[in-house]
Amino acid sequence: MAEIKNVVVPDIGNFKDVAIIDVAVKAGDKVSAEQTLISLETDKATVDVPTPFAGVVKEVKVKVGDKVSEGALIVTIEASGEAATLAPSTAPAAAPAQTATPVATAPVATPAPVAAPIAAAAPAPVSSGASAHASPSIRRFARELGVDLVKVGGSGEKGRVTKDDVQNFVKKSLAGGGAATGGALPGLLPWPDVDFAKFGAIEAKPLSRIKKISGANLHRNWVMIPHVTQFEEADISEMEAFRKELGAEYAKQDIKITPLAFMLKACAITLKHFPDFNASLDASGENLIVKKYIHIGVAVDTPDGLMVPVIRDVDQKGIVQLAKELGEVSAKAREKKITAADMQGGCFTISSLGGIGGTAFTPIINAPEVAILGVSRSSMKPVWKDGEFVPRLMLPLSLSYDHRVIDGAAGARFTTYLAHVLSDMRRLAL
Ligand code: CAO
Repeated sequence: MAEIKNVVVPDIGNFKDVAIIDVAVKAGDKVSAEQTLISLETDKATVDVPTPFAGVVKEVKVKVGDKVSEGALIVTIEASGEAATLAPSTAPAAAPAQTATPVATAPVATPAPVAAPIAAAAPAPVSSGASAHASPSIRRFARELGVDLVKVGGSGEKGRVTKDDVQNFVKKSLAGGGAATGGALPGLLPWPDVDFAKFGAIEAKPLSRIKKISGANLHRNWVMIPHVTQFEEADISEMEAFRKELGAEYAKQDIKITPLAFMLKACAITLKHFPDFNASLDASGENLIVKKYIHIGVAVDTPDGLMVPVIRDVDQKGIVQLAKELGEVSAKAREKKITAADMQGGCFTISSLGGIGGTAFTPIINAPEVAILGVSRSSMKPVWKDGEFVPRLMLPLSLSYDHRVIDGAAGARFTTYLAHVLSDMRRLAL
């Protein structure tokens, strides 16, 4: 009859109450000798505890987050007789990786833990994923599946990558035709894998959820859309004088009139004039879907990352109304109250860094839109006019467009027209 055996935490040096960061098995799992059961994290290292024999897991006695010391019961296993050779792990890890020699106590009725010293730390060869936060067993698992751990978001404690994270990543990659796999794109070198700790102190900071989501979108858009960025400068001297007047008037109502409200209006007018910019390629890539409405997304910088709420029917609203809505959506985004619906339906995006600084930048198109306007900080410049230099307030514009849809001449016409609208206040009223 098969024997039920206990596996307990082995000698892990002088460490006590060590946190379990990963439980790799569940009741009913078939395990082979040396397969990792749990991973522990001490101050100095990540330690995998493998089973010394093959069998079927009967019961798991611990969970992630539990603190354990030598002798604590991990699992009970119905042993099938195959014994482990107890070779140390060769898995690379961010922290020194070690494999503890597992301790089996048999049978259940007579627990007699056999202490064994911790195995020597395995050499950590440079390999993909070494800078991700994951236990040696997860690294091994990811390597077997060809997954680059750097690309997998960690949902575990302190952003640690779990087995579920790796499995979900593979599922998503398969669903997406393999484009998201950790491997490099054909013909490209793999991502450089550097042990930064070799050169000085480091700290691993997990990316926020928003950064992971927006990062994946930005990456796809950057790789899949042939971007061209057209630069222009608009003379906003008159616009700015008017904005200041308006601002003083509406300050009492707590409405802040920033240049962005004018930008929204000017873009709506320009988009009406150039309908191909107010459009998206359909999924087949063969038809341009031209929209009869003008909804514009605004990139909002929040402590957790970039969000793009959409302001609807911009062409039908006045500057004050737009300024009011802009204030509301940016506050909502920063307070994390924005919903997915608030960020849908955009035709075009404005990303303004004007409140911060800079002279120009190359924004990434927010697919499936075909263009995005970057706005930098305005400054006084000498402009040659009627035989002399005159000081004018100039606003730098950077328009990135999808070159599959828009050709260079159309890009330059769009920014030239936009600059005219911004410099001639009468056009904003059209
Ligand atoms: N030139 C000069 N000054 C400008 C300006 C410009 N182009 N744009 C804004 N300003 C001024 C405003 O007038 C305001 O001045 P006062 O405080 O003296 O009145 C100040 O800069 C701050 O403006 P703001 O940032 O509060 O308001 P906004 O309407 O310009 O922008 C918002 C709102 C939400 C777009 C902005 O706060 C923001 O998050 N910007 C960052 C967007 C971003 O990260 N884009 C990058 C995406 S790509 O990674």
